[in-house]
Amino acid sequence: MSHSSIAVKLDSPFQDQEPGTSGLRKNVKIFKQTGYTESFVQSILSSVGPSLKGSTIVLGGDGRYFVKEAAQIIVQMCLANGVKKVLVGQNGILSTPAASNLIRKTKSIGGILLTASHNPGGPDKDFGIKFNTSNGGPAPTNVTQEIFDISKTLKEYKIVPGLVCQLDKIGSSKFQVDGATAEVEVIDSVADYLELMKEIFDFGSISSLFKGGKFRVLIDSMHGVTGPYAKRIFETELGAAAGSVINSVPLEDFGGGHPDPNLTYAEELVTALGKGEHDFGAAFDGDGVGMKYLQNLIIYFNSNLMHNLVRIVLQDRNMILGKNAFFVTPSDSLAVLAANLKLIPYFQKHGVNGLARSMPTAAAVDRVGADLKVPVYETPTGWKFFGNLMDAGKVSLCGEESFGTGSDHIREKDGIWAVLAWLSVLAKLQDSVEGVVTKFWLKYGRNYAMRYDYEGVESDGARKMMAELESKITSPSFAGTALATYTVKGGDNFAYKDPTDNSVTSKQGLRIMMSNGSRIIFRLSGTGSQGATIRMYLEEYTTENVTAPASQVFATLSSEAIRLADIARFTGRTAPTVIT
Ligand code: VG1
Ligand code: CO
Repeated sequence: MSHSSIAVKLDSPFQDQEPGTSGLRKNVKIFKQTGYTESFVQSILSSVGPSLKGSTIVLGGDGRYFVKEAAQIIVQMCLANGVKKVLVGQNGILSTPAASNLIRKTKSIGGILLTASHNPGGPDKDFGIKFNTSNGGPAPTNVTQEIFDISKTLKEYKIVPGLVCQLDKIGSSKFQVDGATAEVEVIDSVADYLELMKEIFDFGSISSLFKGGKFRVLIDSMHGVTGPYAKRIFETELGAAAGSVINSVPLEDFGGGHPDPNLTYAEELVTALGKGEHDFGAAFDGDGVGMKYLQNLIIYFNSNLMHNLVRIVLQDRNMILGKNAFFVTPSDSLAVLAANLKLIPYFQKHGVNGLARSMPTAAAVDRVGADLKVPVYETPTGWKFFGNLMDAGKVSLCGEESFGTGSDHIREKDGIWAVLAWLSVLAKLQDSVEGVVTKFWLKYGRNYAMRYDYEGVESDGARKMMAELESKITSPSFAGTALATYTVKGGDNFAYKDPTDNSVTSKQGLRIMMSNGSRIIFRLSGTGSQGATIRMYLEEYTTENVTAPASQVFATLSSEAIRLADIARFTGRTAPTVIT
């Protein structure tokens, strides 16, 4: 059947389509306004320029509410704009790492990812659109800026109305659009990704862990997009016991709900798990959803000591807990993996060129880098900064304190990859999570890390707080002053110069550095969709007492940080909403 594209005029250009830390995230109602989604998608497509004609684009999302509708619109718009082939995950589902892999593998011009990641989903919650470029990574700042600039003056968008694709059936469909042949191929969301994981890891070695049923895992996909991947990889391919992966069916609202972390709720969780019901996703709540949910799970696992390894996969993020809910901070997880990469076939083959962490991520990995004699890069928050370093062959492994870990096999953080990496290490070392991490601390010392989030505060107050704190910590007299038992070494607003193209990204977070290596960091979240979220990060390094509870270690530093920033005066908040 032949189709023709049309141009649809916008009443007036939208002024609020500026991508944040990772894509454009807004309430679904905003995306559903006439022309809103179309405007952003057209801006993405226009930003690509002439090479869009005849290109291939990857399309998929995390299964949240509005993904299917948006996917149809985007197919119609891609073909109207001259894209030759759209590769779509079945039912519009593709995990962010799987999309990154597909873009690279198929030499696509890029990918449009329908996800607001850790933000809650559903008809009243958030939707999001990310654009990844041809390297498979999130569009760098110059590209997102161009997309935003285009959107502000966009007058019309192109679309092929009435072109309908069956996204639930795997297979290829050809269409005649404006006289040229175009193709939409619906693909198995998991197949290519699974193949990649088999190239990277020794599946035989990992599966030996599960033989005899001694080693038990519980992997929670939280009704997000990792469900189908985790089920197939851990249960079908690796032989983990049936039921090891829970909440594996992607739901449009990830299960809904709004619980607070407390023992009463944890009891319900225990009962629910016993029955095998799928209501874990109930903890989705605002930007810090993952954290609240995880706190509940820690309580739960403390009361239920049956799992050797528990890894919770939050879409593209991940968290490790060992037996007895031994919690591995993401900063430690990155460092421990860095120290053990030689146990993984991919790194035996490709070597380790360098390591990277985002600035607020604790510096444990820096010591591993020094030991391995490879450089360690410190980048601003957000995965997009790692892409250039990996493309240039400078970095093999990178991570963020916000539960993101990944390597140069793709250009996104990859929760399932991280689980497989940990399992590989445990299988080879024949040790427990706690054993591996404790030995790491004894060798390198420990970087205690903690984060406080003040979610949904009033934006004006948050901005004023940051401005005042910045002038305080950058004043020449600040260095050398005492903060309780600490001596201030200096303070700044972090700026990053990308060593591959010398581009500078400034104002990436206020850092207060102490003479003993401890740090306090403040930044405003760039992923929230309402008000502002202040994140306060604390770090303390020690070689002496490596097994103390983090809250004890930070008693002084946290109260000093809160006092210094005067959080209560600017925000009216006397306590954070989330502590991790
Ligand atoms: C947060 C995290 C950051 C992460 C980003 C996207 O950003 O702090 O480390 O890269 O989310 O993650 P912010 O600006 O809110 O602090 V995802 O998994 O939500 O795409
Ligand atoms: Co995510």
